[in-house]
Amino acid sequence: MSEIESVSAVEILDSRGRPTLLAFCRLADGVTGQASVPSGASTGAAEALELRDGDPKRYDGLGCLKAVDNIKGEINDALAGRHFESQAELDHFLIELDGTENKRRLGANAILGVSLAFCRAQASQRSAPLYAHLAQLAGLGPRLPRPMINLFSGGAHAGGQVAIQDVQIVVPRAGSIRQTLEITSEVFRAAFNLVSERYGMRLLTADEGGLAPPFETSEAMLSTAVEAIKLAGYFPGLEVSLALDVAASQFYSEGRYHIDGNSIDRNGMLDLFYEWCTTFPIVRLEDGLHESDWVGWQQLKKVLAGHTLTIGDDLLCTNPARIRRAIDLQACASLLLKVNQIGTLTEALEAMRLARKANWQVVVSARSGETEDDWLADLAVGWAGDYIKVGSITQSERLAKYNRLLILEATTDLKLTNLPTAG
Ligand code: 2PG
Ligand code: MG
Repeated sequence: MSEIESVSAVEILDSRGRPTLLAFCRLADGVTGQASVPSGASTGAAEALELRDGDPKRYDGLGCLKAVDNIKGEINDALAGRHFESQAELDHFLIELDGTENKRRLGANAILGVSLAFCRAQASQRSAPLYAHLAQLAGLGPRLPRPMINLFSGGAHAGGQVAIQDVQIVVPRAGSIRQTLEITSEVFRAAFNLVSERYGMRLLTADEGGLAPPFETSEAMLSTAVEAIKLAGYFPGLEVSLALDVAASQFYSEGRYHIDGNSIDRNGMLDLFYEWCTTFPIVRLEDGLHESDWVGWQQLKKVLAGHTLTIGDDLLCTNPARIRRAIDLQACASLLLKVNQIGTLTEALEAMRLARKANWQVVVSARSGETEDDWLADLAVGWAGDYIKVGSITQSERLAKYNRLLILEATTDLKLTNLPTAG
């Protein structure tokens, strides 16, 4: 049982230089918790609403002062002096206080900030590390997730120079987070040297710290990733594999996908993915088709069976109702879990439980706009995520999470998850 004394918030900046918020929660016994809220660029249409000020005089309308004021005003007034038995009780109270389906009144950013800050405060109250508290909330044994690490970026994360949003690497047989990051660093350096030579320029990095050279085609992006793996001395597919976030809704309009100078339909995309997944060592494919093409997703899962597991991000939006639908339709094989897509820890936990019950894998994911806060690493550990997707191994907002995993690995008995990698 925790009595809340007060909640508060501050507008801060994320890794893209855009505003977000940091929320504080103070319990009556003096214990405090704080957490900052991430923000996406390629957002799904069914995501809970991130409240922005819309005042063109500040940050192009992206300010978060309204959300901050909602925490300091209405939410604080409603919570101060109230006792909450559990995280679920607090989150349901916040959902009811907001009273809309997508949290548009108070803002999902305001609600999530309070949900997370309360969670941290309760962990401190119990003198438990955050991951252990989250594991207890979920009723799970904690374990280290396998990182899925961004190498090349395109799409909304890199100015659209290629359509595909992320080419990531997975080190399927690494025995530890430390070894995963060592191998990743070698592949990243090999890739950097390759593209520096080939494109003759100092490379600018994308939102999540990945390399973003002007590849001529998506296939060039994939084959360069394989070259980099080889150049670093590893065997593609056996020692280092690839995972893609296609983010297909971003280059879709009126039934067609605009990719590499072509305009192709759903069947064309299915053929393309089959070819890629049988040519390149792609073990995971996220958001291959438009977020509302449920029939296409059913086909995609079948087409890639035996090669590659599909992951639903924009399709599912960490939304229990959409996940139920995808399970019924057999339209997907894994959940990309992003807590800010739904807006409370409790709803995200429900999403994860549904996915697990259907024998899906779970990828706990950061957003393109992140901060130095590392709660996501604890969430992935505490909720026993199969994978964690945080971006590249550059930029401190990404490294905060990887470094937290390294610290947990070195200071606890937690072990890296072992998974079948084939589809
Ligand atoms: C995604 C995420 C993270 P964004 O699409 O999976 O890479 O991007 O936060 O921009 O939605
Ligand atoms: Mg995605």
